Amino acid sequence: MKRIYLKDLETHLNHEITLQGFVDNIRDLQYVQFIILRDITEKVQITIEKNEENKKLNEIVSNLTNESTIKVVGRLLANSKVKLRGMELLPSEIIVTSKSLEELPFNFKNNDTALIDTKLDYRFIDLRNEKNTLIFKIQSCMIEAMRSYLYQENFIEINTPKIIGTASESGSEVFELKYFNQKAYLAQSPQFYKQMAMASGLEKIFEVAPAFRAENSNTNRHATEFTSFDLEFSYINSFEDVMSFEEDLLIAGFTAVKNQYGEQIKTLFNKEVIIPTKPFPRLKLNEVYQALADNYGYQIPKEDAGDLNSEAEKLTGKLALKKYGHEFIFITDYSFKKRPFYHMRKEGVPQGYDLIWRGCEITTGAQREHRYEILKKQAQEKGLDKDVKFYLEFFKYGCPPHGGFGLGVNRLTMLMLGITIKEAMFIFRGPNRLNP
Ligand code: AMO
Repeated sequence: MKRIYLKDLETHLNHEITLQGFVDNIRDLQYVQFIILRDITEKVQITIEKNEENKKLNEIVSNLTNESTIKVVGRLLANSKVKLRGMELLPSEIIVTSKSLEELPFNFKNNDTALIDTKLDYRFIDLRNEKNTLIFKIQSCMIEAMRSYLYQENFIEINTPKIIGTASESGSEVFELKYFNQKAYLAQSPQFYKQMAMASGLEKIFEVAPAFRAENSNTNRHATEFTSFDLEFSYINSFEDVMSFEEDLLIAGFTAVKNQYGEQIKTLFNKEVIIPTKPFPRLKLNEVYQALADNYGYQIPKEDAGDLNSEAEKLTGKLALKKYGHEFIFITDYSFKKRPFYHMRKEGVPQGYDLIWRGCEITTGAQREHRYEILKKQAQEKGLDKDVKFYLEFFKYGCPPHGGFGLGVNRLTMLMLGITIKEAMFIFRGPNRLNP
């Protein structure tokens, strides 16, 4: 059976068809009954007159509840009196495929009134809200466009292990687990394996997959499990190549989202999708510090020196708009003390960057140190050389110069729509949320 989406009904007028969906609303009047049927794409009215001939159908509708799912066979007719799309289905058969309880845990159609925890507890109902459904259509569109771009550019999609023997991002917390008789960890990023692919000669790879961080923080931008869009490519000349590639990739993604969903995003989220122009502005960390001091009287706290914190990121976003009229800004020249050991350094300066969009970090990228002796020394300096012994092996037998980045998909969606990370994830995972 080929399923008919409600958005495509125009082509089925005057035909007998079978429709399936959720019961969005029921009106049981003196002489007539109306059901509004809903699927992922649209809604349509089903009209059942109350008479002897329809007795069986009338009884089914009388006992029907909102949010039940039904299968309806009937004739689709144009009717200018019907407000919803000027058409109605006159059914000959209604089958209740699943009956919903009368009382829902909250009103998902007006979900601004419900507590976020109630919505997350009943996420399967929360996602029936039109706005929430749209979030995942948009995220899906963005990822598809970026994926297509990478395929065009000859990237190979890979899957790296998520159960690993060594923490990959020493700066952030790691989940430990029991792996038979030894300890294992949940991958914080695919970093080591992206680079292994370079040593394997795959040249250009990417992965869209979960990353795990045992960060015990309840912010609107952190999750303990998130989707990371990671890529790595060989034979670069500097991290400039990586930044430039990210610009093109984001432009491809944003263009697709704007074309397909720009209007709906404006209507439902009151946000404009602005396709960024190349080149995005670039500032060195010291220049950022100076500009934040000059423009906002902001001084980075001692403990964050050499890096940006969330307050500084927010102000940097403001600065990018004010000074360059751009929503994005690359920050480079962080302190090596605050950057991972695998970033290449030039005169002690890490050859990497963070990308800030609308005042929030969405990406870290870099040229990697691919020269075995230097890499080993940098690992030693951070006290990691024993832990990453297997990784250091990748660089002993020939490895091209390379670089790449990791982009947080959920942060991207969150910033695009002006929502929190909890809403931008199909299922949110945080320190206090392990269910559903
Ligand atoms: P980093 O640790 O900066 O870099 O992570 C890359 C991007 O992942 C997203 N992100 C998060 N999103 C939601 N919740 C979190 N707890 C969280 N932590 C990180 C952010 C961030 O910019 N291996 C490097 C990348 C690379 O150099 O290729 C890495 O993991 O958007």
